Amino acid sequence: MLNLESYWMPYTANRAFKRNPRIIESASGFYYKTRDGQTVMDSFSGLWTSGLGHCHPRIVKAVQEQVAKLDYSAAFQVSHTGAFELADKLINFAPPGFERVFFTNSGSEAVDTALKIALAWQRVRGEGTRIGFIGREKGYHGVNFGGMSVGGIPANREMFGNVTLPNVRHLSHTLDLEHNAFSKGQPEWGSHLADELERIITLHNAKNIAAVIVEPVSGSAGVLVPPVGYLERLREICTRHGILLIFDEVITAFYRIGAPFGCERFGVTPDIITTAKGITNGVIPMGAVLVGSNIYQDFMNGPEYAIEFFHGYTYSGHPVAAAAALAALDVYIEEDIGNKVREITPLFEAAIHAMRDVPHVIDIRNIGLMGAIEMAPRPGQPGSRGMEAHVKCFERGLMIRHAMDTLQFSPFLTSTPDLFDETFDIVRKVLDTID
Ligand code: PXG
Ligand code: PLP
Repeated sequence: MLNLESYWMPYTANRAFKRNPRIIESASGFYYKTRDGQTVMDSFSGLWTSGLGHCHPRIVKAVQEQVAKLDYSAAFQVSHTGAFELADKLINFAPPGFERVFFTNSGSEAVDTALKIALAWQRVRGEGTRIGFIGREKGYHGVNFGGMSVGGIPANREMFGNVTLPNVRHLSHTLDLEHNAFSKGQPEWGSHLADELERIITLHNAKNIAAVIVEPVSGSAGVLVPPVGYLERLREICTRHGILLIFDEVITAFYRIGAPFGCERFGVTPDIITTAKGITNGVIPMGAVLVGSNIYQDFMNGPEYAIEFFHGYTYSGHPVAAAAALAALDVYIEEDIGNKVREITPLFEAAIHAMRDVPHVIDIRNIGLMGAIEMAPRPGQPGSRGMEAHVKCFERGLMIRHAMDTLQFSPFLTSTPDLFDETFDIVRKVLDTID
């Protein structure tokens, strides 16, 4: 008998779960298998993590070999071959201009690392008054104090008394159903919302602001796609004021929206990129922060024996994670994942937008292989429809993700068209039963 009580589960309704547990025992390709033997199709690629499919043989083998060869190597003042190989491979995979990488173990750590790089960089170049950050409403940048501070999902802050970093301001989010409901891809309306950045800068003075951080596409809040021209404007304003632009690509990197990194899809180059998840296909935890060589070089002063950046994790560049990431990068390239994603994206778009006539649906949003179906909340019970849909889909053999009453989809990068049909067929049947 499995005791469910000891484990305090993350971001979970623990009591409801323990009354009606959904416990996965194994996975392969597009499917999970539960403890009681039910097969469940995964419409969310893990938690946006596993786009290449579960237990990809190439990555499994790389991890097995690595763990038997070098399990761990000290990470400070010493390193190992895999970390250097991976950094090099990742830089080749990254957009031009990104030449250095710092490893972390998660997206949350990547975000906090990026914020610290931004503060320290401004300081090493004599701009030490730049200690402020600008995030965005509905942004999700993980759960550590830095990420929580620049994040903009109220529930993630409220429970902690809004004890956040000082000197943080937020842009408005770009979700507007009145203008943009049922947009396919980037909405036309809303690029002017980027001009708020100029207003915040005027009020607080550019000399006090280190960096702006946004997700190119907000994921957790329910797939908020940037309006046409919006990211370009943020870029232009940051450049003009000497403010670093950080794109949090924990979800949008590794072909999720068709390009190796999301910024390439939009043709907008940030100064710093954070990523995680798909870097190892979710197999071993890992995150990364990418910067240009100019940022790195500005730290390389002082005596050569001295540490240049007082930051790092015990597991930065962990050998087993590095092996998983090296194998995942090979698979992304050798299996031509970019072309596959670009080929199936229109089919995904058609399949998800065909849900428009389903009861309670008030918006459908998508870009690349990210999609969301927003339902109207039940009066007085926000989130209850979403939860019910999640549980009922699972009972019918489909794993979906929901944030409040928004259902989210992150199909495998290697999905076949019939997977989209099966997924939305089940979702439709389930939503038809929900009052
Ligand atoms: N930044 C972004 C943009 C993210 O999406 C993080 C940082 C934090 O990463 P870690 O690895 O510390 O969790 C994330 C993570 C969902 C969902 O259902 C999204 C995330 C995690 C779990 C679920 O949308 N995003
Ligand atoms: N707490 C204590 C007491 C530690 O010794 C360390 C690392 O040495 C940490 C936290 C940080 O752990 P990590 O480097 O895995 O983030």
